[in-house]
Amino acid sequence: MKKTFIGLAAAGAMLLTLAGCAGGGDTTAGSSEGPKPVDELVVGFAQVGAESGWRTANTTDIQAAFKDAGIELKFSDAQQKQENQIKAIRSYIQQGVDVIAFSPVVETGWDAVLNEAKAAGIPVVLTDRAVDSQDDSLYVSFLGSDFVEEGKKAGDWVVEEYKDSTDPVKIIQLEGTTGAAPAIDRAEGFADVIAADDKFEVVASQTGDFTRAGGKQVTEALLKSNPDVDLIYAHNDDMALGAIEAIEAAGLTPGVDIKIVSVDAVKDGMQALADGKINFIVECSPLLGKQLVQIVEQINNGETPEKRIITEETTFDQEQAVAALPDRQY
Ligand code: GYE
Repeated sequence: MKKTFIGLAAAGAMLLTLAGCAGGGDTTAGSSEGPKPVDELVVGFAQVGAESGWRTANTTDIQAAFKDAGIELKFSDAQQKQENQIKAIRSYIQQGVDVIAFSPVVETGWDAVLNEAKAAGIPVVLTDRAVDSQDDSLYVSFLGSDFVEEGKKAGDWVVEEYKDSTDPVKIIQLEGTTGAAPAIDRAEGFADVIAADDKFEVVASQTGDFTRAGGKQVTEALLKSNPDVDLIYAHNDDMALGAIEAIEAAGLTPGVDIKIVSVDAVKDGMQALADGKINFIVECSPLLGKQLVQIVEQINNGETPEKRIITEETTFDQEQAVAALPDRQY
């Protein structure tokens, strides 16, 4: 009898050990053996793509921060396709990396792969964009901007700019990638603010997929059906830069005949703002590398990083862009 009991206890202990090896779903703490030496850490990063100046700056910053910290970073570019990002994450799980970080191209559809990472005991950090998962144990931390707030700041500028006008203000919205957190939230924040006065009318709203080519193409088409538009609200600078090309090709002056407000404040956007072709930009910082390294180090040390880390950002009008441009990092 006794022997059987010991046998059962041993089997139970073995199961526990196996569960321990598989991580047991504990994705918040470092390994039970204590922190690994930093130069043995491996992080897998699944990037959205290279759709914009913002994204390129974000990639450069993250790669540089990991290099400086002496932590190996495996990097993949999903070319704005969710299926590619899911494949990359699965491959990081298979390789048994220490931490997976990614910027989800769209908000929905991540639970399955995030559960796989959790079952493998690999902590996941969201950078830049959110997922809409109900289960927030699927990721350790979310580092990035408050996109609703960015949309509100754009809306506040529009309300102020037209405060003395009683005429209708016709607006074209160039949306980011359909289903992406920044597209959803920047539309929401903006809509909330301009709803205060019914003279503001969004006459057309279409996606330009956060790219310059997309912004140009959509603006070309929408200008034909809405020649009397007053303002373009672009969810990022690249689409605003594409819109500038389309407005100039139509024989109009961007920033004067049609005003433009956008989000990001990357160098090319800031230059166009300083040149008077864009009227206002809400900053969205792509410099997330150092904070991401910190989160990885905290996880490795068995500490619990903050669940939500919001990036600090400002706004720029044309004069402020002229002043800020010489020192602009990205
Ligand atoms: O604004 C845009 C990029 O997710 C905040 O993605 C990011 C957005 C950024 O393509 O330029």
